[in-house]
Amino acid sequence: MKNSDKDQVVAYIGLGSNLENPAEQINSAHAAIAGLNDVEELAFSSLYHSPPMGPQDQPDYINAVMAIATNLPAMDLLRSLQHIEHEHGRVRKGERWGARTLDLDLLIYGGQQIDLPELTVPHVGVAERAFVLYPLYEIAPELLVPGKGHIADLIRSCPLNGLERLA
Ligand code: A4P
Ligand code: MG
Repeated sequence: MKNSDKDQVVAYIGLGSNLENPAEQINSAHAAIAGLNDVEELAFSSLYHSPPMGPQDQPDYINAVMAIATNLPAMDLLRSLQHIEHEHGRVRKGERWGARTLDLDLLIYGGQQIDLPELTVPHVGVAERAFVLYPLYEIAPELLVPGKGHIADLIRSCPLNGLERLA
């Protein structure tokens, strides 16, 4: 049975990859997220090219952001995203901010602020990272980031840091 639309939440997911054909990883993850039960795609940003944040001895990243409407509770959505990461060959090596085939971050989940051991929403860094903010602004220029402010204001104080939108 399908849950009613009134339970739907608009959520934003950040996609990143810098290994094994990153653009293909992002496109494939996009399709996998759109295909999840109880998830409806609302928008998908352009792909963006960005130099690595964190250790510099790793390839550049491809990033994008996706908007969905979903009936899934936030933790269930996180688990589904982790399953997709796993299917895309994501291996956690313990190095913070190290290279990865696919990283899916739950950036925003409705107007909620969540602080659980496994889930922080809005995602840490959402308000400072160019590779998150600019694609987010592209698909949701009016967005209010819970606890952080209006996206247009966040963008104004966030330099591009080498971010480039791909054609
Ligand atoms: N977790 C908590 N909150 C969330 C959330 N909102 N969404 C927990 C997703 N996961 C969340 O994540 C570690 C734990 O975070 C998970 O077990 C989950 O329960 P992880 O994916 O295993 O580790 P990570 O991604 O290496 O760590 P972290 O700190 O999440 O890194 P980020 O913030 O994801 O950054 N440079 C560029 N240019 N582009 C990038 O996309 N990404 C990173 C990773 C580094 N440098 C980058 C990029
Ligand atoms: Mg992550």
